[in-house]
Amino acid sequence: MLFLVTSARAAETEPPPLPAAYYGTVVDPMGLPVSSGMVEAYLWGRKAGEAAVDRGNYGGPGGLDPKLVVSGTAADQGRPVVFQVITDGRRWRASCEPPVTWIAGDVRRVDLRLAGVAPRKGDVNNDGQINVLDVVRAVNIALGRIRPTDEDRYAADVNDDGNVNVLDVVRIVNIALGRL
Ligand SMILES: [Ca+2]
Ligand SMILES: [Ca+2]
Repeated sequence: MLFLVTSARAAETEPPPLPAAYYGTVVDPMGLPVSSGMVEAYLWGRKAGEAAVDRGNYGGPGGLDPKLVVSGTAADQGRPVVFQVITDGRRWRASCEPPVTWIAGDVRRVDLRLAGVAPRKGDVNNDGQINVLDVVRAVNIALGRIRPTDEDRYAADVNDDGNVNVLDVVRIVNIALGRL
């Protein structure tokens, strides 16, 4: 316990940790390569990196190959990395086996498979509409009354700053009222 407290304090003054870097294949739900698009990685609801898809691959294993570089903080250590793929104007959730947790300096192959349409930002209950139900769910997440899934957190963090709070709730209200 004492060790944990000490290391948490040390983290505040240390330089930011090394990013993680991923590369691999991207296939559609049928297992066919995705020809082009973007892979995005999210940490705790916050977009933490992106890489282009080229003929079924993003990045590569070689030292000079580009990678999907995912930057995090000491607090992100061990948190799940959520992948999404944008292709043909659609945003998909992407699954990988086994799931990836963020570790500073980690370089690994992560093969992705498109697995259904990703929730829109603001659609916190993922029913295709943004309305009062999403406002209520976002309020409950912000107040810590419900434990959000990674996807809830992604959808509720509308301003993409890594926190779900009153700023996101106000934005969801405005989207629901058609003001945004
Ligand atoms: Ca909804
Ligand atoms: Ca936010």
